[in-house]
Amino acid sequence: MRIGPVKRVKLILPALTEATSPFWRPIKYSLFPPLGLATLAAYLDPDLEISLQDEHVEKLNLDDQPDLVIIQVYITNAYRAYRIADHYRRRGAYVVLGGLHVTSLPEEAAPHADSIFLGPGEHTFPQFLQDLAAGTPQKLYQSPVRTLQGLPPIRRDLIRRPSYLVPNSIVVSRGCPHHCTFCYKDAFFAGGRGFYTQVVDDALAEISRLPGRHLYFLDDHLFGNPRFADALFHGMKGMGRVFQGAATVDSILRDDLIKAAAAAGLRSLFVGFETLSDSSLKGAGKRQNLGRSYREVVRRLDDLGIMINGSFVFGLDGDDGDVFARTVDWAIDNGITTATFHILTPYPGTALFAEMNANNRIESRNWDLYDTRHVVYRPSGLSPDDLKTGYDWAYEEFYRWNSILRAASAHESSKHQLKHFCYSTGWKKFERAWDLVIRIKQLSQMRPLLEAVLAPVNRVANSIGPEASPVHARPLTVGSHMV
Ligand code: B12
Ligand code: SF4
Repeated sequence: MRIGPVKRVKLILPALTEATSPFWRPIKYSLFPPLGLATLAAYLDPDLEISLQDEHVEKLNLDDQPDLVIIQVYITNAYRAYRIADHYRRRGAYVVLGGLHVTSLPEEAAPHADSIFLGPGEHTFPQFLQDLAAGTPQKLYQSPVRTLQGLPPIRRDLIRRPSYLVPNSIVVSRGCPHHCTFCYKDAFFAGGRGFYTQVVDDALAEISRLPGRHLYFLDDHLFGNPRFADALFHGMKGMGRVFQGAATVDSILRDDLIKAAAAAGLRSLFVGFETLSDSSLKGAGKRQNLGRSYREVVRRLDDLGIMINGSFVFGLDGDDGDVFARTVDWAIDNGITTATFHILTPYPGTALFAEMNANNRIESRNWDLYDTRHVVYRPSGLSPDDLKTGYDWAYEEFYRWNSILRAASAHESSKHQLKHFCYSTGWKKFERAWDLVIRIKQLSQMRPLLEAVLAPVNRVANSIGPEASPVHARPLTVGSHMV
């Protein structure tokens, strides 16, 4: 370990394991830049020599000699992150690790780092920098203060914008007010507030700093604080933005917030339906979905011309062999534009993991497999093989040409039908074309093209919003949110 003057700083997002597999969909990992690291970089002295590398879009240069190395650890990049950390420690750098996986399993991460960080970094990272300068860095930093007030502007200049399809990703809150047992949220925010927002004016200022029209809010639940969200959407009205985000079933039905969002430019929404079964919802602690009409959710969003990216989980206790066909049929019949299916995954640190561990149901602790595509536990009503086969079938079935046509025809307006068809096929049926565009480094050229081919929003969104133009956001499957 080296404690001395810091001149060169390197921030690294190591590649997620699945991103290096032959089944890798490069486009999925070229969507969003490493926002967490760019947020941390804002606390560094701008006069330092700073580099930010995202292994999903570039080859890492590991032959350099940084003084301080900052690595973000997700569960499926953990082994890679540890190897990189060990490498730089051998080279004499001071290495710090943080992020979701470090917070879940600090004992596992600690031997690979000089300092580790649990929870959000907005308070602890600047504290660490002060300690490091004073020659007294701590081994462990745990975030006690939770606020997004007075943040320095994110160092977006360190991000290679052309490498990403959605460089304008943004978060205006942290966490979520709910407590689903499978979600990372309670573990990550343990010991402090689990849901808090920016000041509205700061969020609006951040938005206005972003070039172009399209934004993607990566917040877990953009409608989680209705007053904040309402003020945000009113502030955004007239900015000429089109955006995507995520929200819960109940928040779409609760009041008119969704209309304000549509008027501000919301064009596609990630919705955590998770399961059609009430008893499975109860088991997963997803009370906010209980007793809500999913059909009504779909109808409201349809009326506003907002496309739906529906999230569904397979393998919850209570799921049987019929769950796959039941879910896929429902999604198609209801005109869900894109669907994200997940195999239930007990992330370490969650209530779900604790319960399964206590019942000896965890079958694998190979974190590389914790990508919601593998069965890592013993399901109750299905064999592991049936669960995996059913999950694969669900994706195939949902994105068949016939299914896409059927789902598109569920919308009343022909414009919406066409829009649905174009989005769904564009995203899932042209992977080779996407790969080529990424390989020849022309992804940024696709952004305006992509926006231009998007069909107009329907009459309601047009009539209430400033977005009379035919340019819209895409329903890209984040493929990640709300497992
Ligand atoms: C964007 C995103 C992705 C992108 C990631 C690309 C990228 N450039 O980051 C893509 C599409 C590739 C992706 C894929 C997946 N994702 Co994802 N994703 C997200 C999302 C929506 C936003 C991440 C983000 O930018 N947050 C905003 C920034 C500001 O926060 P942050 O990154 O956490 O950084 C802060 C702290 O963590 C901390 N910090 C982080 N690193 C470090 C390092 C140091 C040294 C310090 C001091 C602090 C620190 O400080 C930062 C500022 O506070 C989150 C949900 C969310 N709201 O966070 C899910 C989320 C991370 N994904 C999740 C999942 C499940 C997945 C998938 C498995 C889904 C799937 N089936 O495909 C895959 C694979 C991920 C994996 N295997 O681990 C889960 C994570 C579960 C877990 N325990 O790992 C999340 C939390 C969603 C959820 N609610 O469940 N995802
Ligand atoms: S799964 Fe979604 S709704 Fe549930 S706690 Fe996590 S972020 Fe919130």
